[in-house]
Parts: sequence; structure tokens; C-alpha cells
Amino acid sequence: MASSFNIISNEEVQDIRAALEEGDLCTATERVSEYLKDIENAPLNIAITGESGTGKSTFVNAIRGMDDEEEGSAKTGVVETTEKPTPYLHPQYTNVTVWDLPGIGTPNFAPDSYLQSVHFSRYDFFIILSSERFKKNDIDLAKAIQAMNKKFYFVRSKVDSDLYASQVRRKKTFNEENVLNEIRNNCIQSLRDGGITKPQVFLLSFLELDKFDFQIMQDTLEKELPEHKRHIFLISLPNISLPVLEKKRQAFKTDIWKLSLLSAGAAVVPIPGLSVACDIRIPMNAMTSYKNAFGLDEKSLEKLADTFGKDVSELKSVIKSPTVTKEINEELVITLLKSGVTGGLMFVEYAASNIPLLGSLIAGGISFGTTYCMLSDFLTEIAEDAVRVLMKALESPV
Ligand SMILES: Nc1nc2c(ncn2[C@@H]2O[C@H](COP(=O)(O)OP(=O)(O)O)[C@@H](O)[C@H]2O)c(=O)[nH]1
Ligand SMILES: [Mg+2]
Repeated sequence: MASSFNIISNEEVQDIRAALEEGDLCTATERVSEYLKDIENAPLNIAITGESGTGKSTFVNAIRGMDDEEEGSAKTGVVETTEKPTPYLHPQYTNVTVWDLPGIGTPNFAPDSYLQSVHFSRYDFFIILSSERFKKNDIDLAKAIQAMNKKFYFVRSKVDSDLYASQVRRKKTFNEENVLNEIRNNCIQSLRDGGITKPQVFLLSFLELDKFDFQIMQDTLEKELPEHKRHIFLISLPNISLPVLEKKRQAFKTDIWKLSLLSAGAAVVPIPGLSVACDIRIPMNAMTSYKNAFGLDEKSLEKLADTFGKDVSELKSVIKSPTVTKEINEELVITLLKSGVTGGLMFVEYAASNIPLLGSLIAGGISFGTTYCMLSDFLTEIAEDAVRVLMKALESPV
């Protein structure tokens, strides 16, 4: 069975999960990069989408070198003929499947339920067709694709008709180049107006496929297909790694309250400016072991950077937690504990210090709470940073 990530098989997903569970970031990243080497062979699903009658089925036939009447060709016509998403193998790119989709806005495929009806998540990237200027449906679709972190291109079809009409109607001033430029600018403008930044539009006629922007489109696809695959692989990584890292985090978390109690109970080092006494060696050791477990300690990061030909500073640049990249020493732990005690808690501590017997108990309680929150926060930050570092390590060099 194919995994829900399209491009990685279930076995591969399991393998990456296992590597993350057992090992550190470096082991897991090495495993993922082995798969990235085979990415050329990964399957890719391209959806041809757009409104009804824009030429989707004709496009699918044309790129497969077929006319519309051959056996095995997609059905085309002036009335909507595509009833459900239909897969066709791409003739040139092995492992690429082109999906002919029903039109948006046809009776069974209303715009608001369109994406669900065509099993949107199945596709890795999208070609949105329009035979006129791009409209709201196209723009909404593009935005939904963008929200899924997937890519799309626009194709303006039937430019032969525009040229023909212009030639008939404006015999004297007709200039092919001008008409094409006008169409292109018009398309780009309507997409920009709709909020699409840097839209890429190819002008095509499926009756004369090799004319107009066909070669540019081919070249672009050829250049970008491996990148697309890599991108798709990488965007699925958080889906795989986050649950695993979350499990790791939970496992540590169950121990935090014990550590915090211990720390508060031990109460040997009074922190200056904080009337609470706690043994800061305990949270300090805990933080160090979290860093090691998630592979975010200096040594692991260096090894990771080395393996993937990156600079340590590059990996560190995606770490959001200000604490993770700092050396864990007494000073840092004290600063963190102090910053955790604010407003109300400060007052309680002050009150506590005036009531000796009760005071030590409350002080213990505060120290427990402060330590607990600090360690929990740190653990959450470290798990999220681990995913970011993993993705960064695997990013292709620019
Ligand atoms: N002139 C012209 N007609 C086209 C072109 N592409 C498709 N058509 C015609 O437009 C109609 C709708 O095409 P079809 O592929 O069924 O559209 P779909 O609904 O998007 O799948 C058919 O009559 C096609 O022959 C094109 O590039 N130029
Ligand atoms: Mg069709």
C-alpha cells in the first residue's frame, strides 16, 4: 500500500521513524538522505486541473502524443466528459503520473467541495489550466495548494483561438508577438490581483503543442521535477518526525516533576535575588541530557553539519529557542529560573520568607513549579527545533 505521503513508501516511513526513536538526529538524517539519493525513482503525481472546458483532457492526450480518438486517450469535448480523476502515465518522465481531473464547478464538483472530491492530497503538484483570464476559482485553488505547501504552474490554453480571432478581426495591425504578450500580461495581472505572488504562466495550444511556451514548460519541468520530489519528501518529514519526537518529549516529561521535586527538596543552593533555594545541578543535568538525546548538543550538530556539507552556523540558524544554542551552566539555569518567577510568584516568595516554617514549604513549592515549567518549556522548544534542524540538514545546497 502506498503511504499517505505519496513519495515515500510505508516501509521507508517506518524506517525513518525507527531511526528517530532509537537514535539521535544525525542517525535519522543519514537514513533520510539515503532515500533522497533514490529520489529520482520516486513516483510523482501531477494533477491537471481548472474549470470545465479549458482543455485538461486534450492536454493530457497531447503530451502523451495521442489524438482524442485513440484507444486509451482521455475523453474530450464541448460538454464536460471527465467524471472522475483519471491517471495516465507520462510518456517521457518515468514514474510521473498525470491525472486528468473533472472541471471545477461542474455539477458533481462544486468549488467548495472540489478539493475533497478529487482527493486533493494525492497529488504532488498541480497545473492549473484556463482558456481565458484566470478567475476566482483558479486563484482559490492556487491558494489552497499553497496552503498545503505544494507547488503549481498556470497554463493558459487555446492561444491558437485568440490568435485566430485577432487575425480575423484586426487584419491590418495583427502581430502575433503582441497578442501573446497581451495574453501573458493579462494572465499575470489577474493572478497578482488575486494575491498570487510570482505566478508562472505558460501559454499553450494543444492543437499545436510544440509551439508557444511548450519548450519553456518542458525545460522548467525537467529542471524542477527533482526539486519538486525533494521538496515533497521534505515537507512530509515533520509529519513523520514530530510524532516521534513528541513521544520522546512525553517520555522525558513524566520524569520532570520528579526531578523538580528532587531539586526543590534538595534545596541546597540559594539563588541570589530569588529567595527560593533549589539544587540547580538537577535541572542543569536534565537540560544537558535533553540536548544530547535530541542531538542538538554542540558535538552532534558539528557531526551533522559535517555529514551534510553544511556549516554549523547554518544549522543553528533555524533553531528558534534562545536557550538551545547556549552552553548549559549554572548561570544560565539561574537566569532561566529567575525569569520564570514573575509578578504574583515574587510576592508569594516575599511573604514566604517572613514566615519561616511555612516559608520553606512554600518556597519549596515555588521552586518546584518554577523548575517544572522551565524544564517543560525547554523540552518543547528542543523537540520543535530538532525537526527544523533535521529539515535544514537535508535541504539541497543552494
Ligand atoms: N482551439 C483549441 N481548442 C481546444 C484546445 N484545447 C482543448 N480544446 C477544445 O476545447 C474543448 C474542451 O476540451 P477538453 O479537453 O474536453 O476540456 P476539459 O473539460 O478541461 O477536459 C474540446 O472541444 C477541445 O477540442 C486548444 O488548445 N485550442
Ligand atoms: Mg476533461
